[in-house]
Amino acid sequence: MQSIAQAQRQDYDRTGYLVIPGMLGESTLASVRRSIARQVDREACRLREEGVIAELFEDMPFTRRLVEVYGTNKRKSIGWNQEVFSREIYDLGTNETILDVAEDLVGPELQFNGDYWVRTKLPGESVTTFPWHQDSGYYGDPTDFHILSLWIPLVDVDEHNGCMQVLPGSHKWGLRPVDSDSEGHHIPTEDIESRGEIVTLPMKAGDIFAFHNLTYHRSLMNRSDGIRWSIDLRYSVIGRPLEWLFKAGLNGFNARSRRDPDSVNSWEDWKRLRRAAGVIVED
Ligand SMILES: O=C(O)CCC(=O)C(=O)O
Repeated sequence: MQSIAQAQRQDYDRTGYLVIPGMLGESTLASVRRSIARQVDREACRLREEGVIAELFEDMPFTRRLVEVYGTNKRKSIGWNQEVFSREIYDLGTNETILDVAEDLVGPELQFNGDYWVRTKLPGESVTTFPWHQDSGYYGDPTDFHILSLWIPLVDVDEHNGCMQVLPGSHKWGLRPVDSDSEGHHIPTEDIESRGEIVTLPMKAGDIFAFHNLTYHRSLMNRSDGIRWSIDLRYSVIGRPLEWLFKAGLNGFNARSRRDPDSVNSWEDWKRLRRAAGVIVED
């Protein structure tokens, strides 16, 4: 089914991104939040067992509990992948609305790449505040094919709590050289802001920000007192080489195929693929 208009598709081709409002309903978002809440709970239990915290903060809301649980004890992490590997994430990755968007932008043979990330963007945290980058820069392998990111806020986001910004048209600049900052983030070695106009993207929970693997984007610092939860998913054409992910055990799965529907992987298949890659899988 076509989910985005021809004009939006043309916008994506021209600018390298698209914001599609109101795509995911509350029950879909609630399911993803449940999977995340289980990991927050595991973190709380771990820290209590280690004697770092005295209570589990169970009554705290989704946007606050992890702040209390970590206090000043957070390990540096850009987000959660294996930590939230679950049926809920599989269901999101195969959600029909999401796959329709991905099909419109990538085509009908869709693999869900294994590098989905739940962003635990805590107040004032720099490791989850990403400077300008192109995702291809992080892959370490030549990615001369299209990889689509779908960035989905799980809470409303704006400049105050660290929404995304984008440089329209930057996907046509080719892969640009990078340096690293003290957190290990990529930073451009040139003044890319002077080449384009910065667009800030306030969004509601359940909107989708779609962008190309060469599109420059960044996230602002979270200056609120709550967590700016989001999840980003990636799709490419089935069979495109994703060696940098396989080396890390971050296997994905075939999510949709119009040509060969039997090749689509189930949740059980995905668990098997991750186990075979030597990654511990929760059951
Ligand atoms: O969620 C964020 O703050 C950054 C996400 C990002 O840069 C990405 O998904 O490539």
